[in-house]
Amino acid sequence: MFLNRRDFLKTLGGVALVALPPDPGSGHAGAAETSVRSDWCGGSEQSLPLFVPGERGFLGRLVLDDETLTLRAAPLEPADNAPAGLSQAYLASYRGREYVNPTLVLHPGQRVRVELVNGIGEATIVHWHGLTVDTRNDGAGAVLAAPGERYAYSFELRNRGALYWYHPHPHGLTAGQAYRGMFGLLEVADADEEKLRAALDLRPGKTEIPLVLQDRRTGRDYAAGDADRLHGFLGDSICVNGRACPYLDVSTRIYRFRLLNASNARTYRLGWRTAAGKAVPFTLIGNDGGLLPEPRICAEAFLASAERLDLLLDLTDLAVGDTLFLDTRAFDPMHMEMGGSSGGAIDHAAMGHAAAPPDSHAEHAAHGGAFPEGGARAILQMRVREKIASIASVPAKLSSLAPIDLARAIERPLRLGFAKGRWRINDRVFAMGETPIEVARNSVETWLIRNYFNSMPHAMHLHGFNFEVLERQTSPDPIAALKVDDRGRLATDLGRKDTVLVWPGESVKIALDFTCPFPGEQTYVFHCHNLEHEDAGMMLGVKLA
Ligand SMILES: [Cu+2]
Repeated sequence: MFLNRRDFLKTLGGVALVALPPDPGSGHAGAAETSVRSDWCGGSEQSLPLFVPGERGFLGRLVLDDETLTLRAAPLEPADNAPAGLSQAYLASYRGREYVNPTLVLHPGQRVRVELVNGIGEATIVHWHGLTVDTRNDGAGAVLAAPGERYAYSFELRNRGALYWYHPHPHGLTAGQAYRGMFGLLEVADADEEKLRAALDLRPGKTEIPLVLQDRRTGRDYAAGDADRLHGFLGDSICVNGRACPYLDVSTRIYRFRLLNASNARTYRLGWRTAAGKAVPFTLIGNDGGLLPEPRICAEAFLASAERLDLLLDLTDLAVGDTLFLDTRAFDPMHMEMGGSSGGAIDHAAMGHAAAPPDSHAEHAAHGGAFPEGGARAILQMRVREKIASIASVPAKLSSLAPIDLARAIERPLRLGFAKGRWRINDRVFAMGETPIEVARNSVETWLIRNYFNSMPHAMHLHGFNFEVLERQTSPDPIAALKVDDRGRLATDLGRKDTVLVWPGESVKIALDFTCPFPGEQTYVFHCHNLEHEDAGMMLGVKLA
């Protein structure tokens, strides 16, 4: 049965619930209730260092110039030195260096030339998540590379600075391929970005570190059962840059962490704390669409599938020997499909949703159960090893973004619901070639994305265009508690987005500028980024005529 928030917290038996004082910078009270676990990594001392991407290898930074990059989708071999558990990835060799899932470092205005070579046993295609490209380069799945085939991309990079990413998008096969390890980062650096790095002396690989979160089922290949297809595929362990429970040795200065949630389905509620359980705020500086106009102090943030967070963590006042943890905190995952007629019978206990206390990794591995969504767990440990003098301060202004002009906007309603065993948008499921959403080229629209109460959270993503979150209406209480303005928006909604999480009972209004530089008819897709939902058809074609 569905458990409300109080019942859910009760089920966390044996876990110390520590009420923290409201964070001074968060502008609200009551959201700091945090379950703090005394152990780390199930009490195991087997913790490995955080894998920090370098200039080659796994997630290595590849500065792409005008030479074509060959990206080979392939099974992983031990010699590839990829994280244990991943079985497929994008391999590249460029200017004498070998990469696994390279982080492509790009700058606005450049020509990007990539040739995908399909070396896996099923059709695939690459989608450049967040990039403004034409249909041919978008890789949404209308055209696929069959096993052994190639697909050539060539486009001008039109986006502002941000952390984007790339992943497979063959309809019906996306979830398995992404889960097995096919994902990579796209880092676009513009002038604002360079200014920030200079102001804080941030160095990628040293004091600016990407954190790619992915939950995995230990020792098992991707196989989604009925419950997985309904809720999304949840793992038993949470990997950061490919490793579970890693630690990072740090010094007393400001660090930048750029997070991507590459999990198939899991949403995280992220926040830092000391070993003693005291919450440590962070400074949010960016999200999916790049740097926010101004930095903002936050106590915590939700991060849904495909979303990104760009943040600063100030360790200046810590002492050698201090330890911090990045947690995913307890929350009600709001899987509320049981509540009404639209849901049908759903076995929450079988999925582990709010059904079990967050056991240790070892216990989970033994039982083979998924770690419940909304369960509390520390996912990264940070150990202060060195005291240094650091006087850098965060710039007051990070970027400038003009709001989308809504003077001639038309509103389009979009309803997220469930019927006849499938998640749907406006009562429809995806059909290749159909474009139920038809948009006039160069128009401005507002989309009111309404999620039914008897539903679950859906992370909605549009290809080809980023958007501005205008308003959240009728948000569930734990979400409303995080609002930062009178439009119900969260700190993470500010700036620009390409993926937005819509909670049950909530309506999220976004603004889209459909100015399109590409001639001819262009088609894109709008879909849920819970990959099991997407593969099962929670996606609609969008046509720009
Ligand atoms: Cu969904």
